[in-house]
Amino acid sequence: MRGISLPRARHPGALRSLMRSLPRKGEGLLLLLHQNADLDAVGSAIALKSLYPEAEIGAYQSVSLPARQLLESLGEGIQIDPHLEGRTFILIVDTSNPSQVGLKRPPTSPYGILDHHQETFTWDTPYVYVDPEASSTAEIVYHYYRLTGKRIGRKEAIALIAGIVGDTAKFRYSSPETMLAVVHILKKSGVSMEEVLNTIEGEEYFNYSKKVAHLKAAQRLRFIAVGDQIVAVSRVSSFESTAARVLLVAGADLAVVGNGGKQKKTGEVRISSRAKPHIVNMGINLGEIMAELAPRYGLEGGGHPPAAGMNGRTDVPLGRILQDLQKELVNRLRELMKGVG
Ligand SMILES: [Mn+2]
Repeated sequence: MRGISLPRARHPGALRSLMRSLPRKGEGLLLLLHQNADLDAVGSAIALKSLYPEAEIGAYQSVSLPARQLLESLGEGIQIDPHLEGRTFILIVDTSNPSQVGLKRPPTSPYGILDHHQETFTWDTPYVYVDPEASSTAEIVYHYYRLTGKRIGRKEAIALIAGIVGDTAKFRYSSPETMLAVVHILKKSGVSMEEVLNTIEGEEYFNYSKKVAHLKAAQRLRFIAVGDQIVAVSRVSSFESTAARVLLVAGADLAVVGNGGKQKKTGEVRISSRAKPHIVNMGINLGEIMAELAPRYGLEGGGHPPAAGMNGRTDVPLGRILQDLQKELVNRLRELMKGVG
């Protein structure tokens, strides 16, 4: 098609210079992923490891179920809570603030950031590449493959597309550029979408605890209507982010789901929020809202306009935080709708 060109890195020089500061074969390199590492984090790390074969992959505390399946089916390992001392370089992947990788102070080893979230935190390192317009970190890794001219094999293709699929909610929030990247990867590698999807969603229909978490989110739902728009909150003990998405499908326009269940004793909470596209178009930016409100509870927050969250330890009961957030979203929505009406 005329006028259509393949996507490229937004700032090729900056991306190249970050990647060039990594050890050539990845000797002593740690690819460090956020807590509950998702498909994007893990997919990106697997594709990066093909470029830096001696690198190790590690995640803070846990890995999400689909991401674990991806690792398993591509035959890759991951360390939970890897040691950070004495590394040649630590590349923190897909992470917008230090608490997501459990850092209280900067690591003693040199470190850098590769990410696509709107940065709400300023990292104290010169090695940073952040492109908030990329759908996913995987898309940035794809850009880097394009820059180096390295071949994208089957393994890298599955890993990269899995990352993109994960962060775009199966292309729901995907731009034409992201779609083009995926088409390009599929063409080059000979991998089919069916292979990618089977790898990551095999569990979907058989994961009992996920089904139960989603149903409980529906059962415990409280909603407030602003005109014809619905702001819903609920709580679960796991799968809060997919539960928030399920609430949108069920009819909410904005959904916030909290998880303080199992971690109740330690005061640890995770809160996930989602907005439908028309809400984002109205001017609601959940990434900004979560980053702004999180400090009130001693939490850290951030994310994207349609999908964001906050997490950390707090003495404030989860129920109260959720009620506050609902009130805040209702007020903001009301203000914006006044403007429209
Ligand atoms: Mn991501």
